[in-house]
Amino acid sequence: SLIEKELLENDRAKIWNEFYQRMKNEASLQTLDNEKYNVTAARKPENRNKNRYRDVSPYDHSRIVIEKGEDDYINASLVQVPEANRRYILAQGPLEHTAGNFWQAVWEQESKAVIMLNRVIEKGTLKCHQYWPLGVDQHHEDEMLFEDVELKVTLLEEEDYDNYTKRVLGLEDMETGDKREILHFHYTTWPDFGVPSSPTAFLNFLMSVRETGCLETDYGPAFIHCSAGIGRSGTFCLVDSCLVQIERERNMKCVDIRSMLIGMRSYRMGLIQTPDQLRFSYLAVIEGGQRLLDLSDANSNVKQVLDNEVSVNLFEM
Ligand code: PTR
Ligand code: PTR
Ligand code: PTR
Repeated sequence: SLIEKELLENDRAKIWNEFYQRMKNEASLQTLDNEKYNVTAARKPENRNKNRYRDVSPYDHSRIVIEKGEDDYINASLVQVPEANRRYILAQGPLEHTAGNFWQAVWEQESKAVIMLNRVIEKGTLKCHQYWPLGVDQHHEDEMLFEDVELKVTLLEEEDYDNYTKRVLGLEDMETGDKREILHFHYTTWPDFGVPSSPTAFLNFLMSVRETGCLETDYGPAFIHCSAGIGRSGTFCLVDSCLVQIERERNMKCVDIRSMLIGMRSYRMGLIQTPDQLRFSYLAVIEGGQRLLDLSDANSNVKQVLDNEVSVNLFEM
């Protein structure tokens, strides 16, 4: 297939850096000097301190607008992938003073799940507010109140797996008493500007998210976040959407990872932050596609790359 061929060729010619740069250039041709891609809401004086990073802003055309109250801003974007019939909300990791708005948006958008791909502290730095209750087992409270939006979040269940933790959180509108259960999927071993330890580790996580149905159109779009909500979150959505296409068409020929990513970049800037994250997406789509199609007799060249992938260091290539 095209993607297996691209992976092998880029590895052989050691051109992932150029390949990634070309993708970025092509994506920026669609957004540069085009007022559709303004970020005026993010730049408003009253919203500036609601952005974790100065250089990562939601485009106006796809930003999530909060309905309740005066403050309608959150650093989150609706990313639509019509080819895969998927919609995701990609968000920055909440700040202490935006965590209420984050939960309010989860409520209004009728999301079933929050998928978190970063740790609260990475490399000794705070990368995201602790916006859900850790619970009494961790010597914390089981509940967290967000007075500004009148929402209460309760830890109901928690299960640990190799690379992630799965939680069930209660979300309650304290004004009306309405309650919902929200799934919290927390991948805990993916460094920022890095890749997961293996495609298999990541795919196990993705399949556990998918089997709950939270990415399907029966619910509002799931919230996907990391620290900036672009690098790791972009990788997650790209791989998921490609695998939807493979499942539907029952073959790997139907996917064009690069052009799907360029399309997704018109909804949120900066999706996929390194050449290695892009290469990892190829590995995960190929391995995931083989799993879904049950192709155990896969092309042996590609199989070798998949088996060896952990030992490849792009920066020495
Ligand atoms: N099982 C852990 C927990 O529920 O606390 C999962 C976890 C891992 C939670 C990392 C928070 C984490 O963030 P950090 O350790 O970076 O604060
Ligand atoms: N300006 C920040 C930086 O370069 O550190 C923005 C940033 C931070 C961008 C983290 C991406 C980041 O990774 P992720 O989107 O995976 O959290
Ligand atoms: N961490 C990035 C930086 O500070 O350079 C933040 C960033 C955001 C970089 C978007 C690039 C972005 O767009 P692109 O990936 O298209 O260059």
